[in-house]
Amino acid sequence: MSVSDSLFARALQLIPGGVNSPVRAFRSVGGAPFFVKRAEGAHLITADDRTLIDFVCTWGPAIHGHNHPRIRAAIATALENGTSFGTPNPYEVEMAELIVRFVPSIQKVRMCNSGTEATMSAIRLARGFTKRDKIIKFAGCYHGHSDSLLIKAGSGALTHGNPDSAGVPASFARETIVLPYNDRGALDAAFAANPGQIAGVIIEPYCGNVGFIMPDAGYLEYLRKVTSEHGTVLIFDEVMTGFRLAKGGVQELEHITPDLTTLGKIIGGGLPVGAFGGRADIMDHLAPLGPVYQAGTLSGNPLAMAAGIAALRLLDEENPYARLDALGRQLREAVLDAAKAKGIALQCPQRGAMFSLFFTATPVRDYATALTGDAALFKKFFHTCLDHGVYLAPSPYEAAFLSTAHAGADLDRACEVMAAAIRAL
Ligand code: KE4
Repeated sequence: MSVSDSLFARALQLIPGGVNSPVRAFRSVGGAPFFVKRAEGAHLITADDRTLIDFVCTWGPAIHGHNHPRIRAAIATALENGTSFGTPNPYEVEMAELIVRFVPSIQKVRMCNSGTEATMSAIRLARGFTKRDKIIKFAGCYHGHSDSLLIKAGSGALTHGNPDSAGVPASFARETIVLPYNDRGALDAAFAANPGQIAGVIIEPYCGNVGFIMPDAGYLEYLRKVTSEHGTVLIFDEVMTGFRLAKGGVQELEHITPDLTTLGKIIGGGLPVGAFGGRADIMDHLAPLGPVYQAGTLSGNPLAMAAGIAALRLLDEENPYARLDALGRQLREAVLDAAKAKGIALQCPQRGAMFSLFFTATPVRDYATALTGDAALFKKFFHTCLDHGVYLAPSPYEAAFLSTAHAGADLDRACEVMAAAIRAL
């Protein structure tokens, strides 16, 4: 029995499904998850000493690769002074100043401990600010696991066939309107049917939890126009895309100014962090200034802030986005060329350091078309890649991530392995 298998057997006794987050469980691709004991650069080193080229990047945070010396040193320095103070600390101020500088739509920001907390708090803030109850989300978008947002959710919820989680009261679900992504007519109809009742619209401006899907030209502008007309708070969930596709995220690429933005992943440098911020007139409704309560024992934790500050400073110094896009294009071309030669239908949407593969001839532009992807082909592709040392997310409904550490031999090797895996289908 491998070390991973024996660890998994023990984990299954004590942890539901043997994992602390469902998407890690390999349930949609089959087989058992491997355990990782170390990560370095573009590599994961498993408990059985296999070295894998990693395209999950701990689900987004590791844009500089794993275990970056600058991030490790920043944590070590902070650690000299203790792990948590429960009081304001200097790192929080520096983090806030970096976020506000990177993302101009954010005038004020509140730190929390996960993307889920960030989106849950942003929804509550939009409701408190507008004194309305209903929110709009989009099928396939995943915003973490708070009750109002686990409706037609993506990521692990979609992967495991429960996009509408049990345990969410019908009374909660009724306040969440779910629309198709990229559908202006559905948006107009929802606002017409709920005049003056919609507190907020939350969207992944580029979807990363139903595979990677980008908006039709003009869609985000239309969303901004309609939400402004109705006094509805527009929330860009950039937990995944923030600082990954540009220093200012998708809102920089698309020149859209949302009212609120949620963040996470990269700003923690691999430690638990979330954040939400935006217009000061909205943010000032938060306690202790205003009536919307939100809190967290470890919010602004000094170790997490130090790690995130180091990660953001590296982005400032290296500005790696053009390089990351070139790596993404190299990989996209390799898989599309292989699929064409094999005569297999494949979509490979890619922008910067994010991409995904849909085995379908149907252009993927929303939840419904994402589901036309051949999951059986993806499963075979996933395992062939893994057998040859390349690790993709164990689900067809996730985005893949590149880091600056992938450049060179690792990316060349990954292109060869993925192309060969397609030829073997
Ligand atoms: P967390 O609570 O997992 O930190 O963040 C929730 C979240 C919110 N918004 C977006 C756009 C997200 O992608 C996420 C979390 N992403 C998933 C990966 N698709 C996390 C992986 C997992 O659930 O284990």
